[in-house]
Amino acid sequence: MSWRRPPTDDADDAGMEVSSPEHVAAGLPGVRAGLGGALREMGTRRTALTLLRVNQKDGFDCPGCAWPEGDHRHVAEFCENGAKAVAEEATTHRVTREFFAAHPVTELAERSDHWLGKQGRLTEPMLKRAGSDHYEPVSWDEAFALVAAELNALSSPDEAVFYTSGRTSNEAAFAYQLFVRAFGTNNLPDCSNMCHESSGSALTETLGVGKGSVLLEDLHTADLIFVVGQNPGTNHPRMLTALERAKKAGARIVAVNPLPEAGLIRFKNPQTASGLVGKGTPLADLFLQIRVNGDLALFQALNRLLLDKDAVDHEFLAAHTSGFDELAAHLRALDWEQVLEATGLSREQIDEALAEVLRADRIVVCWAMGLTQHKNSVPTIREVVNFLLLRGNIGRPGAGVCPVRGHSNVQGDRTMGINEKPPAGFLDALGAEFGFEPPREHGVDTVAAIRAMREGRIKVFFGMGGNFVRAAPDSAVTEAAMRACRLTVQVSTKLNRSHAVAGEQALILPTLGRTELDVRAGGPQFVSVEDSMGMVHASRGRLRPASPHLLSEVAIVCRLARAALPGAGIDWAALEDDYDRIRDHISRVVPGFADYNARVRAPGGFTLPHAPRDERRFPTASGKARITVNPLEVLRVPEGRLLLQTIRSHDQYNTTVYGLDDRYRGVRAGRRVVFVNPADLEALGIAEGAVVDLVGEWADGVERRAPAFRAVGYPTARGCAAAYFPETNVLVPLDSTADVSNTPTSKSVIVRLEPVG
Ligand SMILES: Nc1nc2c(c(=O)[nH]1)N[C@H]1C(S)=C(S)[C@@H](COP(=O)(O)OP(=O)(O)OC[C@H]3O[C@@H](n4cnc5c(=O)[nH]c(N)nc54)[C@H](O)[C@@H]3O)O[C@H]1N2
Ligand SMILES: Nc1nc2c(c(=O)[nH]1)N[C@H]1C(S)=C(S)[C@@H](COP(=O)(O)OP(=O)(O)OC[C@H]3O[C@@H](n4cnc5c(=O)[nH]c(N)nc54)[C@H](O)[C@@H]3O)O[C@H]1N2
Ligand SMILES: [Mo]
Repeated sequence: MSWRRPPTDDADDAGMEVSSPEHVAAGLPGVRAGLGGALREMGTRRTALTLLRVNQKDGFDCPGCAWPEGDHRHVAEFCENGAKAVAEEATTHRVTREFFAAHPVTELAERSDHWLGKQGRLTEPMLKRAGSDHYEPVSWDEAFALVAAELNALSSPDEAVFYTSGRTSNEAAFAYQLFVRAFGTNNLPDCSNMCHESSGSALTETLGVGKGSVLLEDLHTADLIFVVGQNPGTNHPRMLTALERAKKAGARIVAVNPLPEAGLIRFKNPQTASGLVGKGTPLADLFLQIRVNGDLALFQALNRLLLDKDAVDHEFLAAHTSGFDELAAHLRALDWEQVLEATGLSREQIDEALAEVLRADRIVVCWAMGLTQHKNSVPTIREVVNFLLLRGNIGRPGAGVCPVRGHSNVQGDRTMGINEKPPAGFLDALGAEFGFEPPREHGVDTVAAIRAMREGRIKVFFGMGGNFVRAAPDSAVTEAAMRACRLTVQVSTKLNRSHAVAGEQALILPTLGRTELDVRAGGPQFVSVEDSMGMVHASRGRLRPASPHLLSEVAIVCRLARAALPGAGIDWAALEDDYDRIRDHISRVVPGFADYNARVRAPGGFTLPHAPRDERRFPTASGKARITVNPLEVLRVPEGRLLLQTIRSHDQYNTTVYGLDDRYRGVRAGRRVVFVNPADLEALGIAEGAVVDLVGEWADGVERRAPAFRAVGYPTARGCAAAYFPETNVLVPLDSTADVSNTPTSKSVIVRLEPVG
């Protein structure tokens, strides 16, 4: 599709340097990199004030990842990448009306993500009128009146879509979904659709709860921890502290990954003196360098071997599960050649993993995007559940499933009803609380929203945070879909490409970040969030807002609702003035939130109930955990092609590019690299350092091309390649999605490398 040259700012890449990857994560270079970025963005005083408040009991929740805080908080409970996330938000740079006067929208659309993000915080509402190439200032009242008029002019509420990214607080998310449902649609896609949706689908089907079943203590007390398809050294650095602690208590760790990610190999803890100077703790006891997409085969193989050895917990299986006999029959027919082909592992390596499993009484499996963004992701995660169920590793201390979430409140947003397929019980409770009949028909997810926008069935796009055009797959298709809208609205903290690639009319509504004071008519407010392990706690910003014109997300939702739904009978002004009133409603609508206002004020907050974890009760239709049969198909890559996964560098937060280095992987001052096993480069006749286009090949025959990447020889599994997102999103076909969860297959893209020039 689009044969677009990279943005000119990426000519930064001209000075790119590539050296060998590091094996150690964090330690002094990490702290230096984190503080260096913060100092550049914020200055000394603001840096000290801000970073000391991260993840403290009276401070704000780190806007970085969703890893839980734990009880023993260090004075500086943040990591290098948390510091970068905070600095990015607390920057002293500002995007003003003069900036927009100087930069036409068509120019901004040509800029790199890095350049856009570096311009600083948005400061006042801006409107791009139809036919204009400039954003101009607009008052909040005019902005809300415009959105209200466009929404009310639609022939059906389903012609609008309301996206959410995962930083939105519980309070804002609850108010937002209430507004959207009072307006009349369930079109509430979110970033989860591109992220852990496969986990939610698989866990709900099998265990009855779509969330992880472990707490931090369980990691600390596990005998064996699998870290599968996850790069915690970069994306969840504080998880390394938990892994380190588990290791000290005797746990063993198996890392399953096509890449030897730093941090899984060794970690230096910057919170301890020995971590700063010592050699660090080697984390992984066994590293299985699996082929991309080989995990279903690996877990089936392990499950088969457990059956062969009769090393399963018969008592647990009989009491708590259904489907064991069918699984046993299926696994007896397992084809070992297929297993070895799919995994790229040897039988000996699988036996070594089995030996670890047999030695362990308590097992936790952690995973992230390496498992969730493939066509067979839901079956793969179901097979992980089988693996844990076979030895009774669900619902007892030190064991369980641990999908490690991304955005800091993505899990909370779903709990609050940001869900295009809401459970009927949630809608019943919502309708009863507010005296209206919520829409019952399911709404669109991210992929379906793009199709509907492309086809003109959705005319208004509203984004509560995030960067939809860059995060979504098939960039050329998504950009065209966005441009086809009559109105696009982005509630944002920072400038990004979704402001530049916009509808006929476009609004930017600037909002407060986590780090900032939120004072409403009812006094200073706090918000709350839920981490990856179902812990809910308060978050209080302390910094003066980036501009006096910013509104909180809650205020934006409430004022829009007043403009768009004047007769709805909900006291939006009261909700806006005092978030306790929102929490009172939540306590009556959302299970597990009784007495929310009191419990969220307790130091450290509270833990949501989780039936499988707490009582070994499985709220599935049968009341038992479901063991499932998952057909094994090997993803075959044609001759001369590679299986590309799209990943994060160490210097980015999703579509926000902090900097151009990926220290752990040895890349400096550039991002357009493709990592390939040197033996594959040789077989393809491509020299190390050659510039190649990545050309996607998919069933629809459309040519998708990401131009001008430098080929880097790298110790990845054979037949596989890796390159950074979002530069490679152009290669991910919109219609290539995971079965059941409909998540774009960002980790299995078949490409060929085409030398340039
Ligand atoms: N600093 C920072 N922190 C972040 C983010 C960020 O961008 N920057 N993003 C946040 C978000 S929203 C999320 S969802 C998480 C993402 O956290 P991760 O999932 O760690 O992020 P990715 O970079 O996508 O890394 C995917 C990992 O899976 C491996 N992998 C790829 N394919 C396969 C496979 O088929 N099998 C196996 N076993 N492994 C595979 C890759 O080699 C890589 O190590 O991080 C969150 N935290
Ligand atoms: N190819 C490929 N594509 C992917 C992925 C991949 O691995 N490969 N990963 C997917 C995943 S896991 C995810 S989660 C999505 C991420 O998708 P999104 O969540 O949509 O994207 P982000 O880059 O996190 O959004 C960044 C923007 O959020 C805004 N923002 C930041 N903080 C706040 C806040 O407090 N409030 C508001 N209102 N706005 C704020 C800023 O304006 C910033 O520009 O991308 C997905 N896309
Ligand atoms: Mo994510």
